[in-house]
Amino acid sequence: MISEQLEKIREEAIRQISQSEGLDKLNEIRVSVLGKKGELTGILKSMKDVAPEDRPKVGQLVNETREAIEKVLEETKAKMEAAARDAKLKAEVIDVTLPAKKNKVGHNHPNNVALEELERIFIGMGYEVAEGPEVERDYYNFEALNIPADHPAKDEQDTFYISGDILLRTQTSSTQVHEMEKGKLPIKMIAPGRVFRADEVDATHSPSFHQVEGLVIDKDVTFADLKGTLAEFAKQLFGPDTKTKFRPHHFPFTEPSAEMDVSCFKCGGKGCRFCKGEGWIEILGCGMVHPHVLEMSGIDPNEYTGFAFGVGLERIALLKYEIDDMRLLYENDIRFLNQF
Ligand code: 2U9
Repeated sequence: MISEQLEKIREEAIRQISQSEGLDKLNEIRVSVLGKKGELTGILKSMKDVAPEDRPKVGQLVNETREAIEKVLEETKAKMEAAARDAKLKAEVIDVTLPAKKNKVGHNHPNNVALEELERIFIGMGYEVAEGPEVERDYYNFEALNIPADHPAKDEQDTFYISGDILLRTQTSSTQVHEMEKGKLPIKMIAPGRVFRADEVDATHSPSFHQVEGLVIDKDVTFADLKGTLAEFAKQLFGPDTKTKFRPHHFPFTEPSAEMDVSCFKCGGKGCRFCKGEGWIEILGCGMVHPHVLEMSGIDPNEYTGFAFGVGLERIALLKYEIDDMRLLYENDIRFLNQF
């Protein structure tokens, strides 16, 4: 019986539809039941075997079956599409009440913190900041600073030579020589920058480190000016109670020369682990610019005098922020840098 066949087709189609997963499967079912070669179309094709008087009735049954299956197909399709939309919305949901993620921001390197502090102090005293090249001629790094050809610092074991008389500067003093050669006086400047020495790496040495050097040249500049300036610098850097002490020393480019100690800012000078029981901490080298150095750069030492000083930037950073190993400054370990 055709009506029974149709009922079976309808039931089977609805069963398959209800079990189908996804729109593709649904389409497959549509094609296999309602398509040109589908089961229902097969029934229509067999109408020729049906008695003519029964054909309208059978035709109507076939149509009803087709409509019923199409209805379930459409409903199921709509349900699937709605479920897919819901899932997408659910996946995209944003809880606007959640706290925002913290942006990762960079940190100042302790060298930079120290440099900015030194620059602030000297700019406050009327100094200008000048920078010069890291690659220099022998003349500017050594000769113009009264460092003789046979000085041990000129040894290849201490200085990085590039070729002939071209080298990586071992001190920023070359920047001051360039400034003196310009012939504009007076000079009141600091020269911060990277310098290079063929040193082995350890807790207090690195082949590349930074200096801040100062130079003042004017008429009637005396050692008293040097002492007053550096004593004030020490107070601003380490606190108002900081005392200073000058010990005689030797540098080829200054005469007389000295090293300056500051009273230990941890124990106030009594002696502690930090200052190794000394009460004093060595901080910089300084002196009156050697007359020959002035002369070589075209400045008349009978008319002008000057003082100069040099500070190791890393040394200041290590002391001020109580870091016990210089290598930490170069490793860029974020756990270390986060503290600054
Ligand atoms: C000119 C003339 C003289 C700069 C000076 C020092 C003393 C000094 C050291 C500090 C620690 C080097 O980095 S360090 O090892 N420097 O002790 N520097 S006087 O004297 C100058 C500079 C320029 C024209």
